[in-house]
Amino acid sequence: MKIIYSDLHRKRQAKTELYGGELRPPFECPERMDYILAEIDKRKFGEILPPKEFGIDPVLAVHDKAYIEFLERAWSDWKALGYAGEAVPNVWPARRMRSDIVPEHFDARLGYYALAGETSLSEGTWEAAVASKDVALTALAAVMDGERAAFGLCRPPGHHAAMDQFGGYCFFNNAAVVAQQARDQGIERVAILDVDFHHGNGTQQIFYDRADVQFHSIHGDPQHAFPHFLGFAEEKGEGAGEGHNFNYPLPPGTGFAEWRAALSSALDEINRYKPGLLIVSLGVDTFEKDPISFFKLTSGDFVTIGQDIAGLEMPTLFLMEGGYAVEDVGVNTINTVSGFWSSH
Ligand code: Q9C
Ligand code: ZN
Repeated sequence: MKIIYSDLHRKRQAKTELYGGELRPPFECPERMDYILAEIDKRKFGEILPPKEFGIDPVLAVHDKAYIEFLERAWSDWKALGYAGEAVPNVWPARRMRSDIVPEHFDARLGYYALAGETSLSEGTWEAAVASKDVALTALAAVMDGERAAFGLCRPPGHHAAMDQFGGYCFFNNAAVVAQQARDQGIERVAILDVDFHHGNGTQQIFYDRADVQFHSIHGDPQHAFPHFLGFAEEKGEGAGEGHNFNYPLPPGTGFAEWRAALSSALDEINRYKPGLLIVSLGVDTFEKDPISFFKLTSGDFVTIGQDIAGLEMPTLFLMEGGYAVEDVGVNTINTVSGFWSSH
């Protein structure tokens, strides 16, 4: 399997995440990639290739231009204000306030373009996000050129990033960028299967009113899990997108039998939809030892997930999302894609 990777992810090396009332080192850290690369090397699995550069237009096809311009300038704007720490939002256009005016003050703009408060903007975040979407787009190009599957080792992840908001460690929605690019290159229907522990709120939002990109997310019940305010089963799409959004929220303590039943429902639905491309938002934070999640999957279960997905027999693009049991992220990730590859 072709695996696309860039060292530029290391530029996203934030020092702080707001968690439990403290600023701690982020769960989403560069070492995650080191463990994945080590596992690839150990098993001699796949072929690692660098990304090509695609520019910003594919990003602007799904994200708001002012949001992207905000992100590009955010770190230099923040530094100019002379604050000591990294840029952490602390004010929002909350319910019953106005969100139709983009404020001028940087702190207010930061909150305007943030959907949560854990993710700091830091030096190099923009460069890493740019490289991450290039990794995704290069992996797409491999599948468009006829590969059965490819794997984009995206970091930072993408599925929480909405049309005009960052958060949940995500800045550009890599899966959405790639889905739109595939549409623009003539693939009529694209399915996105999000198996990260968290609901893919950004991806859902971007395609919510569209029938040409179908979205499935299996995740921790938002009553109990981030992002908390989206991802309920009743969200089925709107307008032309009605019936093309599928959420499978699952309770704390969910084990693989229940999780796999949700996967089976999603795969059946995707089979009916007959997309020209399947994009898998691959998070391995469903693992039993993940520090911020509450499912009970074991390392062996990820092999089965890969095999089940391979059963669809569709051109498939895996994109890396979450997974924070750092020392196990490599095994769990490569178990998934090698499970797929050995049974395709
Ligand atoms: N108490 C991804 O997996 N904070 N993002 C959770 C838990 C945010 C996860 C706090 C988690 C974001 C890509
Ligand atoms: Zn996650």
